[in-house]
Amino acid sequence: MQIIHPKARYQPYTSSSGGWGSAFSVMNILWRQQALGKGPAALLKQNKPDGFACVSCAWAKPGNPHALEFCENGAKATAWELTALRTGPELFAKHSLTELRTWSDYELERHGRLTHPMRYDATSDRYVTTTWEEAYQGIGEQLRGLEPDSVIFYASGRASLETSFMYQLLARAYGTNNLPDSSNMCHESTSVGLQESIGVPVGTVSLNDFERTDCIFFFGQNVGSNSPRMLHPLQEARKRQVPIISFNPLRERGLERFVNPQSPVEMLGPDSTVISTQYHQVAIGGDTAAVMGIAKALLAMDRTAQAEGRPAVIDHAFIAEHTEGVDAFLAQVDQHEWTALEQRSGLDRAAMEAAATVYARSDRVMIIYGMGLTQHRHGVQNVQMLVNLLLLRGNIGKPGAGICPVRGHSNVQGQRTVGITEDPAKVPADKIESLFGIQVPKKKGMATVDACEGIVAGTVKGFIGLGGNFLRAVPDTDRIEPAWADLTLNVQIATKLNRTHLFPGQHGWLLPCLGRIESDVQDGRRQVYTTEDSTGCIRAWEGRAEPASEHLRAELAIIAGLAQATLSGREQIPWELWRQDYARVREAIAQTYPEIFHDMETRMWEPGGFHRPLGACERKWTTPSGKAQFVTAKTLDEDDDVSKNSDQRDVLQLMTLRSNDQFNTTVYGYEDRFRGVKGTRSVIFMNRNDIVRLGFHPGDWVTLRTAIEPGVRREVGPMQIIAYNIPINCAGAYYPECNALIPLWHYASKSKVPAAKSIPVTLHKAQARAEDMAHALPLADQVM
Ligand SMILES: Nc1nc2c(c(=O)[nH]1)N[C@H]1C(S)=C(S)[C@@H](COP(=O)(O)OP(=O)(O)OC[C@H]3O[C@@H](n4cnc5c(=O)[nH]c(N)nc54)[C@H](O)[C@@H]3O)O[C@H]1N2
Ligand SMILES: Nc1nc2c(c(=O)[nH]1)N[C@H]1C(S)=C(S)[C@@H](COP(=O)(O)OP(=O)(O)OC[C@H]3O[C@@H](n4cnc5c(=O)[nH]c(N)nc54)[C@H](O)[C@@H]3O)O[C@H]1N2
Ligand SMILES: [Mo]
Repeated sequence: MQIIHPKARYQPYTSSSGGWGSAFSVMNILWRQQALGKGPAALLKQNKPDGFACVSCAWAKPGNPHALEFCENGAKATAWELTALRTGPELFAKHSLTELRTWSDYELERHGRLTHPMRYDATSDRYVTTTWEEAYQGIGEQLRGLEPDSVIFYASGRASLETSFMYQLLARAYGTNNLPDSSNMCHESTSVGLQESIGVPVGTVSLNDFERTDCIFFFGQNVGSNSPRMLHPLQEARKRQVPIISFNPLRERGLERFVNPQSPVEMLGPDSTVISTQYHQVAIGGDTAAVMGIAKALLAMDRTAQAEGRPAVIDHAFIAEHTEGVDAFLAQVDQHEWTALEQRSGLDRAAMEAAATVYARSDRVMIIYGMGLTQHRHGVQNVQMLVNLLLLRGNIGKPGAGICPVRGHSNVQGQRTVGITEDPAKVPADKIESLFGIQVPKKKGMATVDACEGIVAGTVKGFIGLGGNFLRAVPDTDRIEPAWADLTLNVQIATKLNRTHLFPGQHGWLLPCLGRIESDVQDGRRQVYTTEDSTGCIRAWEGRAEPASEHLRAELAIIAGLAQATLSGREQIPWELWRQDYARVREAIAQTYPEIFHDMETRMWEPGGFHRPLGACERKWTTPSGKAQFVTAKTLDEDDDVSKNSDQRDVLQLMTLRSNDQFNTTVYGYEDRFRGVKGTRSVIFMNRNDIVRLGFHPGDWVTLRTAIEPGVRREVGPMQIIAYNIPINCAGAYYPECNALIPLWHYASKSKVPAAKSIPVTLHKAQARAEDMAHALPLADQVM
């Protein structure tokens, strides 16, 4: 298939985030996706009480929404789902899977919505049409022939609370806890770290806190691309003179300046809002050292204040009443010299002191963070360092303060709440057993990395994907893809074609489902569904758009169909009744988790949703000690693997990035507007000094090679070098193209989140192929 890319170009972006660039970008995708028919009407319903939850990120949706409560990237996600383009049986009749495997991620998804249930036919190497009944029966039979613990039930993070609850019941009734989900590659470092530190696995900040806060810290989260609706409360906070202090190796545009694209005055005027009042370009993996530096400065201020008889800087009363472990942490802070902290963080002492000064004079501080912290070898420690910093001044459990992880997929937090987890200790097994007549398996199941290991080892035989693009999202893709082809069974429930669907194994099934924007009618009655956002708010939604094809089924109906065809019927789960009326599933959820979901059917309509109870918000610490825990850092080194490396000078620390024109593995287009790159994704961002030091020039083509585990060659490229504003020894390139570089074992200790933000790599001169030259950056863009 011939896709015309825009001409490749690199030109630093100097405008604000939002603004006209954002408005044009929305129009452009509505046009390209031929979604101008349904798109604009749908956008009016996005994130509204009588509308649907944006299918993009998990950021909170306000109870009193703006007239247009969506952002550039949410609008793109809507256009992508409501596209008039279709991937029907004709495409599969025309192309074998071998041919489709030569298509890019962009080409595959851009082709349009899946329309028919399909079965893989090995003889012709094609997907052929099937019926839903044939699919359910075939899959049921194949599942019954497999050992339950050899089957994976993956969830990507979009499915509603109702569907997710049923999905985990299906897996457990079938006999396994193998329930990995995308958060295993994402915020699992949060779930583990916060649980240990403050007794809850999720953030404590809600939207109201933005109105009360007097200082915001941002660590490793790219708000302008990945949760742009948050720019509105941030802009409001800035209007109240609230300082915002950002830590990020890159000067991300959304963290710098913003023009509200929904405000005519701002759009026509010259002004934009400065978002960050301090910007610290921390080295990749330098956050633990940076936080330690801020704590060191605070401690010094506290000692001086006390010596001079002024009020203390550290909240000693809070610490005494509510926490444990402060002495060990402060001893560690004392013990690290400034030179070490400067070297590891890549920041000057003065920068850390400046951050500490503002922190010390603020009464209600919140810390927002994302993948820049969690996707590291010490991702859990990074999260816990942020909690330490908050605890030093009692900034958890009071209005305007708290910890705010920004989750990714729109219901990824909720999936966990209703039982999608590999760990049976995290679900109310007794309740599930007595309510539903099943045995919750005792054995811990596989999370994402374990599942990948099982696939490589050949012990995983079957895979069910409730959304997602597992084969592209996971690390070590060049090793996992070939092993995947040996699966006995691959079932994918999806809206769009992606690479994971092109390796069907022995029995492959592609089951097309309704998107969330589409109207879901069961037996004549329109159904509503619920989600939980990043701030723990649970609320109801309803899709209205006409489905992309009459053959689509709702995700929930597909799970019910699979369950009935697979299980013996001995379980006491009325799958068919649940399918007919989702309110019955909500009733079952409320019976299973009454503390969270009691009276769900009415509360889910409250403006902004209802908040799940979180002990930490009321300073009730559900940790083993009953206190909030200070944690000491095991190491300041981001990556022990690099320090073990013999020839470190050539090694760069690579972070894999999202462009402004993608949602995870879904590439909407080739324009990373905020970073100034157009027409190509085959680039590596480097510091000018490193380029010279390593003997390259901007515009050179290079291959990236993983610099750890010498026995295994992991390589990606060729890519073109862009001289960029990034700290020395650091580099950036795009996800998922770079996933082959991440060794499967290179994950965060405790959470097993792949360390996608810290891959030690070396660069090697490469020859561009003809297809690379088609989207080469002109060298003139890169004057040294
Ligand atoms: N439009 C759009 N929206 C999305 C997504 C998308 O792909 N596109 N994905 C969704 C999902 S699933 C998720 S999880 C979120 C992801 O959203 P984010 O959490 O913002 O994730 P990333 O874009 O991967 O990287 C975040 C930032 O971390 C910085 N960073 C990298 N390494 C470090 C470090 O060591 N320290 C610090 N301080 N910063 C670092 C990078 O420069 C980057 O700005 O967004 C969700 N929303
Ligand atoms: N190197 C590197 N790797 C990473 C990351 C990184 O930053 N760097 N980030 C990680 C993170 S944070 C995450 S969350 C994972 C993402 O991993 P996944 O969640 O597995 O991947 P997505 O790209 O979000 O999945 C896209 C597919 O979902 C399907 N889909 C879309 N909407 C629906 C729907 O409504 N229903 C169903 N059933 N299917 C639907 C479409 O078929 C689409 O092709 O990737 C991780 N991998
Ligand atoms: Mo994510």
